[in-house]
Amino acid sequence: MQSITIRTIQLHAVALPYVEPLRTSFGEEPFKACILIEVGTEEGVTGWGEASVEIAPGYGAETMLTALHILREFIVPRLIGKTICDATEFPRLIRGVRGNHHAKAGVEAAVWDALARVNAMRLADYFAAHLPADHTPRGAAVVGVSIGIQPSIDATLAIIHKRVSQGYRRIKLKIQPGWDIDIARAVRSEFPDTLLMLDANSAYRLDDAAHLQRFDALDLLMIEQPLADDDIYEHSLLQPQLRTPICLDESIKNVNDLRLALHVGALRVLNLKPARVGGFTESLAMYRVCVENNLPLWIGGMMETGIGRAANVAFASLPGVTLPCDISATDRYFNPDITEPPFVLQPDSTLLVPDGIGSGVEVIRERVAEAEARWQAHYPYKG
Ligand code: OSB
Ligand code: MG
Repeated sequence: MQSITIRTIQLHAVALPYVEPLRTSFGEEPFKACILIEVGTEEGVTGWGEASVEIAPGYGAETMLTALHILREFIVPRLIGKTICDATEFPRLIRGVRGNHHAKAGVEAAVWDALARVNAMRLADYFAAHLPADHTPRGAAVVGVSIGIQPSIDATLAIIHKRVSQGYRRIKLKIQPGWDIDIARAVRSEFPDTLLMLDANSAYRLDDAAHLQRFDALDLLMIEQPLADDDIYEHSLLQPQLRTPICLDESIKNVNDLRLALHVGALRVLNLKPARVGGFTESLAMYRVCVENNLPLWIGGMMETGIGRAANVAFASLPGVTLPCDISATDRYFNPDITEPPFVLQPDSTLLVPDGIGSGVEVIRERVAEAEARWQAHYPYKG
């Protein structure tokens, strides 16, 4: 394997208009914002990654500005001039920086992409090279679509009809107190055979257990993150009271959290977001734990641009990812995206892993420049 030596790291703070924003129990962002990370190497290849933070600290503690700060002051200076033989060396290089997983994951993704490209490999195959030999990528990721909180039940049903006719075979509904049992019942009765799940983004408390039991009648795939974002213990008290499997998202920040949650019975499904856990090296460790424990696993999303999405599609094509992922086609998010070619939903509710080396997508620099100008013009915390 050819190594890389990092020569430059450029941070691109960007904003893109959403085709359709996503309202969750913690709110809605006015546009897609994230930091694109461009790693230039002495070998002449460029790797791209996405730090998929949000503008406000609603999903996680990091924001656009905290990530820019941590990247500029603490992460980038540790990396310039470093030689990396394998992407899994990356976490050691930034060991002195605690937390800030989304920022770290973005740079790590660019390093994975650069190493795959310098070795003329697809990213999916480079991931698989770190797993037992029978974990060959499948060439496609099975996906679903996440439906935000809408103004009415009718509006929700109309959007789901559109998504189902586009070919999505798994629907995730965002819920919150007051927008939960009625909408879930209405969707289930209109779509009796569709794979259906709910995501509460931490909107409930353990006291709501009796209310949450009402979802058991709806044959749901799972309920995602009902309780606090930093809780594992109370989820372990809730799960035995529900027939619906609990999936954890926010609560699981690393492989040790996952082991603890498994040990105490706090989850029956894992939503693995490479961004949330600090990158693909940690993601691979968690993937292995899921395989060893037969824990159903899917890859979550943060409304990524084509850069983050391409890497997630590659990871989601690994065979230990057993449930449909929160990765939708390009036209659900942006028009245009900043990469080509677009991801197009296939009739079997999958996205194909691109054939090209690395993440397999090409970054369109003019669109990145335009999106950087949009961030500069709009971001609300400018001094
Ligand atoms: O909880 O999974 C979540 C987006 C932003 C923040 C949190 C979440 C989400 C999604 C995104 O559900 C789904 C997607 O990327 O398509
Ligand atoms: Mg979630």
